[in-house]
Parts: sequence; structure tokens; C-alpha cells
Amino acid sequence: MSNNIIDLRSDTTTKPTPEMRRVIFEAEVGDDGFGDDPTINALQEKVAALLGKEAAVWLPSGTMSNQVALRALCPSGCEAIVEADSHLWHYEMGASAALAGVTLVRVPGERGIMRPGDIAEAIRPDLPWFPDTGLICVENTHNRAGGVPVPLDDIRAISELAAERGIPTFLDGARLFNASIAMGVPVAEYAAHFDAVTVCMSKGLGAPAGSVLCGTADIIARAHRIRQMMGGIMRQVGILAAAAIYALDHNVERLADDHRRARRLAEMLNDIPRIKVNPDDVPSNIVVIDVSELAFPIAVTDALAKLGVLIVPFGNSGVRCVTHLGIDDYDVERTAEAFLAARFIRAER
Ligand code: TLP
Repeated sequence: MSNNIIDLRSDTTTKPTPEMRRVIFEAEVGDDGFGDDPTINALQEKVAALLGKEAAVWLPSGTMSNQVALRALCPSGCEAIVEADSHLWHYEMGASAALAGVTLVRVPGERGIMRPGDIAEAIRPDLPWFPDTGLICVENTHNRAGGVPVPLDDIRAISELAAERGIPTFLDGARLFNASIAMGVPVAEYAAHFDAVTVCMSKGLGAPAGSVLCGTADIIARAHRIRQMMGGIMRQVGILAAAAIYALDHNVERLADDHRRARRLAEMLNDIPRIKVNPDDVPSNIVVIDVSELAFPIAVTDALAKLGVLIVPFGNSGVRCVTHLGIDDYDVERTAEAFLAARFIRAER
């Protein structure tokens, strides 16, 4: 890695490779506000086809994509069911309430996976003094659960329940390609169970920015108008779409390397006294490490930063490392060595 810094804070920290920069340089562009950027149109068609959906729209970020989907699918004044530790709940600054007028109802999952029985209990009965349940959301892979891919059977059960009750479904698939590689399930098989799906280009795939929201032509037409309202039109955005097309063509299969390295890191860290992480709980590229016996998470992240390894605190007792295309086997070894050195920091708990 450049500057010898090992950056495991997120898979969003990847930088475009020289090959990706070449396609960015050569990209044909137009004004996407008028719908005539040929490269963004090609990306939207490509992702819609990959996910088996009628249409797709580019959005600048995963957060905006989630919020546009929420607003397109769930009427104001209604409730949307989300997993209790979902990104929609934790990291989107109350946008569902502030922008869509939607209340999030948090259903606790087991390692990020909600049980249909618990969802059924959270669905409001059809009585005039209750808000309607307007949407059921699933996150795959689940970030805060530690990159857990949701098995297809669980998704099928949730979508059957939603269909029985006439409630639309949304998939936050920021890392859906990681789930697909980890489980050997094509992304379209996951997507088939949802009315709308968002996938991020800017995480493990390694493009600099952007997400694509897919669904029926009708949902995507609504999403276009909401994107306009949120100021999400980016004009000559083909330069970013070119990077995303390159990423889809070159960087999907290699996610298996990130998963292997994440597990390897967990195996090495688990051997260090006072650091706990079960390698079997690391199914994709996110490693959540329990440092509660060592020090406050922020003390651990500070100590590692001094050793040239960047990671983030995760909850009250953990830290998170995310592998990506900027991390090689040597970086994993060096990270484990940094943790080994950091184990001597005083347990200021
Ligand atoms: N997650 C980021 C941070 O916001 C925590 C990260 O580093 O993991 N859905 C999921 C499941 C996500 O993990 C993220 C980003 C998003 C949506 C939002 O994507 P962006 O960052 O593009 O707005």
C-alpha cells in the first residue's frame, strides 16, 4: 500500500487502479439530467440485467440510494421494518424521519438475520388508530453483524410473509456481491425476492463512488423524481459509471480473496491474549474484534494508528477491520503484528 499505511477502516477507502483510471479517462459522457450520458445508461442497463430487474437509476451514495428507495416505496406516516442494527437505523442520521416521514421499526435479528415470526409481530394490524406497515427492509451482507450474508432460505421466508401481507420489500445490498460470492448465490436470485434493491459500486468493488437502485420501471420512475428532489443528479457522471462498469467486469470474483484474508486475519488475532474474534464468525470481508478485555476501542484504534494500521471503533467493546482490494497478504500479517504490539497498551477500562 502507498505510504505504508494499512487502511482497514472500510472497503470504501479503495483507490482506483491505473486500469480503472484509464477507463475513467476514456469515458464518453453526456448530461445525465437529460438522460443522455451513454456510460451511465450502459451501467444502469448492466446492473438492472445482472439483478434481473426492469430498470435502474444511479445515485451518488448508498445512503441516498437507501433513502430514495424508502421514499419511493413507503408512504409518509407509515412504518418501515428494519433489522435493529441496520445501516438504515444506525448511520443515516434519522433521514427516514427527516426526509421520508417514515418511522423505522427495529426488529432484532440473530447476527443480523430477522426471523419471519418476529417480523410478523412487528407488522401492524389493520386498525384505523395504527400507522400502516409500509415496507420491510433487509441488509445483505449485514454490516454491524460482521459482514454476515443472509441465507436465501431466510430471504425467501421474509418475502413470502411480505407477499401474504401485501407489504413491499427493499434490499440494502450495499455489499450484495460479497454475499453472492460468500454463499455462491447469484445476485439475481437474491434480488428476485425484493421490489427494489440497491448495490454499491464504491465498497468491495473498488469504484470511487456511486450506487445503483434497481426495481420495476414504475419504482425507478418515482426514484428519478425523488433523486431530483434530493439534488442527486450528477450531470457528466459517466466518468464514475465507467469505473463502476470496470469494477463489475473485473472485481467481483476477487472478493473471495478479501474474504479469505479477513478470515486469516481473524485466525491470527484470535491467538492474541485478551483479543477475541471467532474466525467462523467472519464469512465475508468484515472482521469485528472484541477488545473489551484490552482497552476502550478508541485506545486500541489510536495505538494501531501509531503503528500505521487504520481501523475503526465498533460499538462499546469492539473494533472493525474491513479487507478490500488495497489489502494484500502481507498487510494482513502486518496488521496482526500491530495488534500483537498493541496488546501491551494499558487496560484503561
Ligand atoms: N457503510 C459504511 C459506514 O457508513 C458505516 C462502512 O464503512 O461500512 N448500507 C450499508 C450496509 C453500508 O454498510 C453502507 C456504508 C451504506 C449502506 C451507505 O453507503 P454510502 O457510504 O455510500 O452512503
